[in-house]
Amino acid sequence: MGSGMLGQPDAETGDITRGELQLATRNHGMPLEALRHDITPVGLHYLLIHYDIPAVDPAAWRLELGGTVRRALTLSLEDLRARPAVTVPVTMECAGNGRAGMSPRTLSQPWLLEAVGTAEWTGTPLAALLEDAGPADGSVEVVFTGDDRGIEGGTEQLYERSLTLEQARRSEVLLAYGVNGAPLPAQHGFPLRLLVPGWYGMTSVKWLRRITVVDEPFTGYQQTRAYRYRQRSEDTGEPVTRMAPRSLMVPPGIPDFFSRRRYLPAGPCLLEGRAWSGWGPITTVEFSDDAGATWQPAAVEAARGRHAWQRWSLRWQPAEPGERQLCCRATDAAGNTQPAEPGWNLGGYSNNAVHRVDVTVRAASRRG
Ligand SMILES: Nc1nc2c(c(=O)[nH]1)N[C@H]1C(S)=C(S)[C@@H](COP(=O)(O)O)O[C@H]1N2
Ligand SMILES: [Mo]
Repeated sequence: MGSGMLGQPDAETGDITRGELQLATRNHGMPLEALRHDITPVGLHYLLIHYDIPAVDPAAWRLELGGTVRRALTLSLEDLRARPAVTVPVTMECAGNGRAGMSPRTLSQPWLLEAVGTAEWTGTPLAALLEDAGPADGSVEVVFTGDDRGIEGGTEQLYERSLTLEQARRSEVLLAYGVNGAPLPAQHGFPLRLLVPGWYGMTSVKWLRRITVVDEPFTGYQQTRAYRYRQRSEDTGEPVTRMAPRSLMVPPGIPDFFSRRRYLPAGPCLLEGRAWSGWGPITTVEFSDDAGATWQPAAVEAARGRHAWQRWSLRWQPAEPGERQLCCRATDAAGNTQPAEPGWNLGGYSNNAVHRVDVTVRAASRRG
């Protein structure tokens, strides 16, 4: 895993490597049947941790807000909890979701499609806190530093990412200390994390310890090497930012234990799933039962919040027993849609190709 995201799996076999397996067992996805929930139970929300979960003593912990500001601030968890609080449902997805569907596969967390979840996050708006500190003239970005340390791309680092000052001041950006009505659990960033609705998950820095206003663009590893759309390692690439539109379906019927192929009886079937985009609301979700040859519209519900996924559903009746490939495809208000086939980039980011589920429709239901 030493070379981080730039390696490739064994060219001949495509076998999963030990490093990928280790990441896959540490970082779990959301089982797709959990798409039934509006709000993902915390234990089913996906998890992505680059290094180790840091040990944080909440009594000793302080958030430092400094850099090019008129008044540096030091805040305890109590100070943050005493500030105005908001609770919002937010869909978060890892930029690497779908990575394992790219060919050749990039060596990193080998997500299939489960790196998503929607939680109700509680916290205090960042904008007001930045206002209290008062960014000095010439300030351009805000750097968010986590408490977790590791080595990536040969560089030892704390996990750090930045936002432009303008982006950091947006009203939906929160410093979150709660999720689904409880304090953040260790794995989701206790005691405090950044939450940037609409953006891929890497932006929402966990285990926040420092916020630094800077007058030069931040050039840390997670900003300028990782999370760029690059075709070759020499490329600078465009930064990965907001979530591309995606729809997923609850896999219908029952799975085969090992192949995960789905089996369902002939007859009426209610299909459902969720769809989201960081570029605006979802306007249409389409469904296909013939591998994408023909499409029909599904019913799409309103979201519970501006940054939460939307439920879609469709009554489907397979005409006769046989093999089918079910697909769903979402389009957002900005006109972005899901491609039929995965694209490719070096980091394995943002593969939002249509969701395909192979099913076998059987003549009658059976018991085993
Ligand atoms: N400090 C820190 N913040 C982090 C990460 C990390 O490894 N360290 N992972 C990021 C990535 S890549 C994602 S997708 C999200 C995942 O958040 P979750 O584990 O709460 O779902 O956290 C982001 N914030
Ligand atoms: Mo991620």
